[in-house]
Amino acid sequence: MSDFNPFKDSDNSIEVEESKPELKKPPLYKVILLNDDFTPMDFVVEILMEFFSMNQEKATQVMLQVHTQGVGVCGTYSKDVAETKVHIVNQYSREHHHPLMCAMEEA
Ligand code: TYC
Repeated sequence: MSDFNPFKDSDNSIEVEESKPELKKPPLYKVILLNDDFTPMDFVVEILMEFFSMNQEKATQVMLQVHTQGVGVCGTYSKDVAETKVHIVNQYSREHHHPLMCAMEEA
């Protein structure tokens, strides 16, 4: 029987090749609010407090950012959590007959 072993080097030492890590970090998503001319400011503040756990001061700041700049970030989440937040905010807004738009984009 031959001594040839494909896993051993010519000097008979074992060569170990480290494999590259295959796992990439999953992408994060920003949940954003878009401005419109009809949704009351108080309703937007309520949304930010209720669904994004902001205090009144932070929620007012973000609402005014959206009002003046057109868009603002509510938070950054995994894909599943971001999708769920977008869905519940849009559903809640429609139930209250406001056109408020919530969306997500890769962070
Ligand atoms: N622009 C709205 C108003 O003047 C207020 C508003 C703020 C609406 C933020 C949507 O995401 C929004 N009543």
